[in-house]
Amino acid sequence: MKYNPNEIEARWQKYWAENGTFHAENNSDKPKYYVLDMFPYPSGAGLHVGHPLGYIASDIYARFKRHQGFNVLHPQGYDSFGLPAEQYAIQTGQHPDKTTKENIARYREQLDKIGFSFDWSREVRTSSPDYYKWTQWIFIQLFNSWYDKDADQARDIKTLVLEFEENGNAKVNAVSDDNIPVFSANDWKSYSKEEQERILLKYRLTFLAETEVNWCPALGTVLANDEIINGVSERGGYPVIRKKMTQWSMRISAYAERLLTGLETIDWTESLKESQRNWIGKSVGASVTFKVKDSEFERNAVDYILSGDETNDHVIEVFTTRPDTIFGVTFMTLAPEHDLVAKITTPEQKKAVDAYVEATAKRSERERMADVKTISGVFTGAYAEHPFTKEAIPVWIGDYVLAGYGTGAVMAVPCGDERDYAFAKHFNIPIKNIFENVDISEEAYGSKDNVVIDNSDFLNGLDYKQATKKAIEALEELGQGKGKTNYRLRDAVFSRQRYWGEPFPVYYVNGLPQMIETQHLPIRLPEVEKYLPTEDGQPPLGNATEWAWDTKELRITNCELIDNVTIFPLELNTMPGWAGSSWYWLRYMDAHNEDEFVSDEAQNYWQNVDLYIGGSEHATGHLLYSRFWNKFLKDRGFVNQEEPFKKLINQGMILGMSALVYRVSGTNTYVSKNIKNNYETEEIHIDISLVNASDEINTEKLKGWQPQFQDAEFITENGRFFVGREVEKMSKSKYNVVNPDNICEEYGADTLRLYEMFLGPLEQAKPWNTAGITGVFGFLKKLWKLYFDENGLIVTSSPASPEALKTLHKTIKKVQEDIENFSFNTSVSSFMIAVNELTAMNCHERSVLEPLVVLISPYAPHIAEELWERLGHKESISEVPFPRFNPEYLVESNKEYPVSFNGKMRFTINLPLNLTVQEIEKIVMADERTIKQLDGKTPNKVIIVPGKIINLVG
Ligand code: ANZ
Repeated sequence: MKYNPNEIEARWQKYWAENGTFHAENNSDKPKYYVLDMFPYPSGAGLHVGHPLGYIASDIYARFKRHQGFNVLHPQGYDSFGLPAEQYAIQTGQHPDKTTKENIARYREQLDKIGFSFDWSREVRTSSPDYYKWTQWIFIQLFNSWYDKDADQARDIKTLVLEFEENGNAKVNAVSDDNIPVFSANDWKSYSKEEQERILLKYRLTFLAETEVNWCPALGTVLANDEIINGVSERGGYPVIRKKMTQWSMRISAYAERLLTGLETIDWTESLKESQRNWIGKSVGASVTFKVKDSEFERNAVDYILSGDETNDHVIEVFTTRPDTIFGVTFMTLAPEHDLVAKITTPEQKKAVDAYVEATAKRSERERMADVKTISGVFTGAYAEHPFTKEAIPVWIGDYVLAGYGTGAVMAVPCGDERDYAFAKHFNIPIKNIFENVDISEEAYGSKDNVVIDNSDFLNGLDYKQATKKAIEALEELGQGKGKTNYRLRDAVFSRQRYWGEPFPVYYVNGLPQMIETQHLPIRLPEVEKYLPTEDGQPPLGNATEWAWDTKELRITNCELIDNVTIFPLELNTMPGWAGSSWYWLRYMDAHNEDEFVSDEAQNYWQNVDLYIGGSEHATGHLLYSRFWNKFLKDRGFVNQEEPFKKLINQGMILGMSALVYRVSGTNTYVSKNIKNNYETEEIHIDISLVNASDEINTEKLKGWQPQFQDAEFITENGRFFVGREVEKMSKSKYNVVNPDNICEEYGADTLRLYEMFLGPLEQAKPWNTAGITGVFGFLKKLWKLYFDENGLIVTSSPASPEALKTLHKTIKKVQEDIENFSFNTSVSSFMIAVNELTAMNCHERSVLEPLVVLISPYAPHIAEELWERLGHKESISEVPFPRFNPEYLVESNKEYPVSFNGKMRFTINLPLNLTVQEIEKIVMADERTIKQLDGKTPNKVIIVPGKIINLVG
């Protein structure tokens, strides 16, 4: 009987689907285990062999856990809102819902072919109204919450209103917008409802704010920092500029400290934790205020007068990590976007300042951060006053200061900070050295932490720590500073000017946002004629005709009916890509619950994700947002775990082996690889399917592949034409994509699964090289042959040999350890060794071959099910207990004794280890070889050390 993977695999995939083999129970006496994959965005290109890598690894683990007696939840779904579907819709006019569904169908078909043990009954799609109903619901909960720093948790906004009614806001310790005036209970009560709402908005965990955003004109939308790479959009590579817009924002900054400390409680790699720590960027220091000096600008600054701003006591607040260096301050730098810039700039400097501000707006924040070489800035003409010396300090603007970090202003200390130093040098600003023994010449610049020494300075002679403490105390006394901890983590912009995303459950009354009551959710995405922004620059939802909220009828109605009395406009933005993925693991626990996003019962049972596998590109985006929402939901009592993902593994990327041909520059002639250096050439990617195992192509086939090659000429190497190979990211545009379907068809999914694991350690990047796949396929055929010959099953019930049992048990031990350590590649080698050994031993005994099937089943589940059934079992193999390792089988039962005569080894004899000295002696003396050696003599002494030596002395 031959091994026929296609037949076997189709049969078992059908069996699993029909029998719901992998449906997880929410009510189970078994212990739970939750294995999660990062769900895919269903793109039009389908899956390539890189995508399933992580899914195969998690599937092996999930199956292993089932064999170990766990009730395993291993769900899958789709992150199906997103930009590509929308752009496709813009190009082709097809509704993104339609193309998304088509893509999902294709993904599902591909995934099914690989034999994953997913519980598809729990599938979620972020773009489905049953799902986004709950994304909207969570948004409303965030809107209805504030962060109480004293309790260190989010609380119902009603508790804040109560506090305002009783005591005003003086005692409230909240994470909120800055600059909220202090008000009493009476003040609060005297405010109009609108004023009250405006104040509350400054405290809510999701709030509307005018923010500096990354605006991408080509995409017509705002992008998050992690959607921008090197100053251009991640998708499409379009330029990004900074712009002020009113946007929904998420107060993730409230959770900065908990996001940091929580890392200590979870089992993630150090490098991943480090990326999160850097992103959160905690800095301990002080905030210091500098008064802006009275000068001409007050009378002259046009913008300042026009603004109607009557006060002239402007202050510049800075955040510094080095308050100890305050006596080294020789200038201040504001971010060009800083609010004060317009107010303090003198008329003489206005032109230069305006031009600089405009130029900066064109540079993205990332670009500004990355560029440490270009020094640029402009003097505002204004001066600030040093808090201690009262000296006048010139105020500059410079783009090395970022508007969104700290206060957007720095006290510049050229002797302590490299950027300040470079700036001072460039603009010839004085540099004051306050450190003892520190050389601040250009060449030697760099040493900073030293004892402070300056004649006028009460910090003289103190070390860094003491000086910091003392400086803060002195500033506090003056009322011009206090200790402060700053986080780089910003509140996250949550509005997108896109069509294909979750609509906000929000309408506007007099410009103030109102939540639609949760019982009316979902607020469904309206139909639009065009997916582009409207002519007057509104987001695509501005094209919808049915997009107003009727507060009487409590339903969506026609925009023409908007009267701002009972019918109001709805929000035109949609939520960002990360909304739906920030809580999906919770929905899988209870995917069909129509009354709650997840029931307490399901939550109590499943708790959180035990193992999460996915790509490292989500290190700071998705994984921070998810942790934030989870913590928030915990604070509000909706879930019971502080951290969503206990253990996390990033799979490495599978790289493609691109094929390159070399075109002689300026011609349509191509030259074979090994002689290309004789010409000036450029590289062109061609489809890897045109290339054979020796990196050779048939030029006629290439001519037929794309029109540009039709009339091409080829310079060959003796009639042969070779291409270059390069390891690169797999992508359609590089024609280096390998489709898993083809491999499943040719060799079967079990081979694909084993092969993907065999490629190398899970977490490493590795090139796909189809060459080794036949070896893995050969291994499965060999495995099959242990069970069958041409006539059928050859498995016997005779007792197995100790050697066969030894092979089995060493493999059990190794594979179990490997799975527990996520070292799947080494397991595959162990299987190969085991099958080779058993084949050599001619082993066909059930007591070895049956456990072997279970052992292999997580990796190659189809062949395992088939063999299991053919061995006479009626139930699926998936829950059969994992074989137990028995160390006794590894203990040697026999010993190959060296037999010596007068110290010289003459021969060896194989004897059981459990014999007594007398028994050994008897056997040795009776052995023909001994008789021959003794040649009739009797030895004086027979020395026997059991398990070691036999020596006859004579
Ligand atoms: C004076 C000083 C002296 C500073 C010195 C450093 C060294 P981290 O660790 O990243 O938090 N800074 C503050 N706000 C900034 C902004 N918006 N853009 C650019 N730089 C800013 O760094 C905080 C330090 O970075 C602050 O401490 C400030 O410079 C600068 F010897 O103040 B320091």
